[in-house]
Amino acid sequence: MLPLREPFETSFGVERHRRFLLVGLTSRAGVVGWGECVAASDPLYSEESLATANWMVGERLIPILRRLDPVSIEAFRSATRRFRGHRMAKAAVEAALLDLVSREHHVPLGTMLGIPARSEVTVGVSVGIHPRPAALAARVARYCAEGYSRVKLKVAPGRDREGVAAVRRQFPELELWVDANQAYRAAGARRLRQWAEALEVAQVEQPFGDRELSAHADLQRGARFRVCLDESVVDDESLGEALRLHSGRSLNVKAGRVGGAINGLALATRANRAGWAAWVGGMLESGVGRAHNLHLAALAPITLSSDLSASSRYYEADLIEEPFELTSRSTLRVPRGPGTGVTIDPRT
Ligand code: OSB
Ligand code: MG
Repeated sequence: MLPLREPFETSFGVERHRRFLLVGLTSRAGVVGWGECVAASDPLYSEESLATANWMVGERLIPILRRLDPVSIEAFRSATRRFRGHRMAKAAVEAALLDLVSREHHVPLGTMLGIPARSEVTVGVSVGIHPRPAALAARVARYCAEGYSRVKLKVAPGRDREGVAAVRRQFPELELWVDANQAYRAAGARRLRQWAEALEVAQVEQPFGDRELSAHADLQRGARFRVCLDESVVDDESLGEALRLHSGRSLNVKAGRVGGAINGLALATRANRAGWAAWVGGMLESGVGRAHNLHLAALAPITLSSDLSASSRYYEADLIEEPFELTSRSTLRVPRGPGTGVTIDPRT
């Protein structure tokens, strides 16, 4: 468990620290791969929790993996496909396998997924709800001074327009996104559209409930901003339905939400073909999970800045040795590998 440098408030509540579930796999030859499970202590973002993921990994996924001969990522995926849900648990084991196999082949993890399109990834910072607009603007000012060129503000009904306006007043040119984590009702759509357009918000993420695809489509119709889906898209079917209904123009890709990076890449590719943007979201991961996210974000279907901030944004002491540092171009460099290219700090 690590304390966050600052509490992170979303429409779900306040997070002050985060417990991590890491999956470590060792090959017969002694090569080690690591994955991180993004499930949180409480099932608020999705149905999964640390406890359910820990059970799924330990009691189902690892035993299945042990029985595979030969072990491969494809064999693991097909042997576990019949299990419903538990996507964060599956994603964590797949991530550890991806790390292990790419280390065995002495290649960066990204090349196991596809052809990395870039050696650095454009990033932005996700900022929690602040009760006072002036405090939010001051927080954003410090991130801008650190070099972030895109800022995503968490919002909820009644805790939205004033804060966003305070930031916009101070930064007329800043690329501003908002994320509501499902907090709005369709009845509040007019007000939301009004302030988001007036304040030139470029993207509105998951304003409505995860199954409210038509409400998202109604908001997107004629809007100047992109509607982005996060919680709504968990698999091929939900993405297909969102594309058919035109529920947005942007997809937040989180490996944990969709059962792994391989699924995430396929969904991003499909979204791209339908004219949607795609980008990699975050779940306040430790450096292990963020290294995985960086490799995913370097692939071609990822077209917008990702929620991947410098190590200094998250925890005082991370679980990995290498800090991620923001460049002057609001980018993070993709580790060169092998595997994720990062090392677990032996003190953890
Ligand atoms: O909705 O994107 C989200 C963190 C926890 C749960 C959900 C979300 C988030 C973030 C954090 O926005 C982004 C990051 O890790 O930098
Ligand atoms: Mg989100």
